[in-house]
Amino acid sequence: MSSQLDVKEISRLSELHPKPSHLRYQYGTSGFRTLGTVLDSVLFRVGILASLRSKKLDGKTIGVMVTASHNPEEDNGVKLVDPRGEMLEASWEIHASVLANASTTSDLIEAIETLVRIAKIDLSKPARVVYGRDTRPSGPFLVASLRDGLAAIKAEPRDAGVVTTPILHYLVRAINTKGTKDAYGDDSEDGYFDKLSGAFKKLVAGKPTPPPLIVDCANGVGAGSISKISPRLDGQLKLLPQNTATSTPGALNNACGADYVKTTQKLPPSLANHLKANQRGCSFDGDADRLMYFYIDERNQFRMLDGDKIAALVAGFIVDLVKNAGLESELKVGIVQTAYANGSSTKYLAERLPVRCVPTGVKHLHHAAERFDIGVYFEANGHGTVLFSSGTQETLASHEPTTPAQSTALNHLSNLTQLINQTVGDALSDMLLVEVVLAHRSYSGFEWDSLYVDLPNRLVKVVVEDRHAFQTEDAERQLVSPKGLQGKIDDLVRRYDGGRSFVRPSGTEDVVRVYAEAAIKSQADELAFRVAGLVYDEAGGDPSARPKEFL
Ligand code: 16G
Ligand code: MG
Repeated sequence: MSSQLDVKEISRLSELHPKPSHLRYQYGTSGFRTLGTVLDSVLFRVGILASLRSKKLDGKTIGVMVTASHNPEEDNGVKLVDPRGEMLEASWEIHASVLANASTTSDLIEAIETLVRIAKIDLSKPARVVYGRDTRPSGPFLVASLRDGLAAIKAEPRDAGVVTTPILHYLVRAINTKGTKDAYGDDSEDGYFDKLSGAFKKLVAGKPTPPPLIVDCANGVGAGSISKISPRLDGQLKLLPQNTATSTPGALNNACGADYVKTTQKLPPSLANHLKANQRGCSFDGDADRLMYFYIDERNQFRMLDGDKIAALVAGFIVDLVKNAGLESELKVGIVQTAYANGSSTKYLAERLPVRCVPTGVKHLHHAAERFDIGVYFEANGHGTVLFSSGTQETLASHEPTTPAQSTALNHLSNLTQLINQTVGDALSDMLLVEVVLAHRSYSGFEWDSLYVDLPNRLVKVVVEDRHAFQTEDAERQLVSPKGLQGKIDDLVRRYDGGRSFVRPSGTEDVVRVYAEAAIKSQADELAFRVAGLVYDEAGGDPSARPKEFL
């Protein structure tokens, strides 16, 4: 392997993928994400960056996922995955943005050389990259750009094809742990499906088969996962996939999927004729890393079971298993949420286990969850998983149970470590996990829903001139800037029974978000709009343009 960059070849390939001069790109919480038509140069440069990251990490395999998740079909995006299947280390996000924004080929070469120098990258190391894409029509073209970037650094490519985001994360970890004592699983799609289905079948053995489960695949890549896992479940769970039209133009995430369900709090219209009273269903998002559950109650009302409800169900189950296994004093189970978690869920959980609140974004939740022996994390929007520390896995393997009940609980915990995708939130794995807990608890959707009653809440967006003027602390629950605004919000909140409200700048849109909850719905709405009014006034909005609902 040469210890030099092949500048001539990088330049030649870079000229095939010029950066549009009028655009600026940013590697944000979900990687690069924008219209698929303007991502050619970004994908080329991400190919270079992923290769350099691999060299930096001694030839470990880096993942690249081409997806725009729940966004409209014409969008696309790209994210890097670090060797343990986790999101790219935060300090490299800036390198990604720098490479993506180099205006010309010579600027790009200079940026690469600078990165090699400051990150002390040994160019003689090998580079290995595995990549996958969702079902978007722009995917194949963008993957071709990515491949040119990999070729420019002479990385060894591995094409995972059309896969869900969590499968790509799984593959990265499986490849990098192959043949070690931490081997995560066979490094293939089959390995992933076998691992999940095998653990699921052990966990529900002897339990009654639940009614068939409707799965809304958002017309995205999750549809393929359902058809691959179904035959492996041996009839222990019957899945009825809907919204599986992955090649129908415009169908992806359109009036369906987890994001639709969470933001509209409605059943996707396409499911109306399929879901019967008391039947459960769930929705994946476009890349199958988010999950929403729901059911129709006896009065024919739609009831949503979101990430908070999943967290309550799963965390409660794990806490009980740890207790029943006789490991209560050895294993500390904790839960991580964000300020968006419904106050009732936080109250329910805090009575059972330690709860941490962190800023929005998967990386914050994931890292906080790693601090527990078993860390459960979920965002209200349905993204989440459970992490078992390596010490915990050793404890589970070596603990000697003293009663048959302890032995059963211990077995269940070990099987959960196999069922749960510990690299990232995974709609398929989380769905199976929910079904396991419901089977063990003998719960219907109604009983699960009754664990706690959600406080009515309202989310409002405020368009302001400069959202960066809004700065927060205490996991986004307090505003430190603009000065004095938090005091005004506190004064308002005090007037509402069960009131809570916070304000934060969005990380993905040019807006400020206001969240409010209160004991009754009309009060939650009113509080949200009044806080939005304070935000609008503080941000110097035009009084004649002040939205009239901002009381
Ligand atoms: C991103 C985050 C998600 C978060 C959302 C908030 C990842 C992979 N995704 O999609 O966790 O809930 O942003 O969006 O971290 P907002 O900042 O616009 O409210
Ligand atoms: Mg997603």
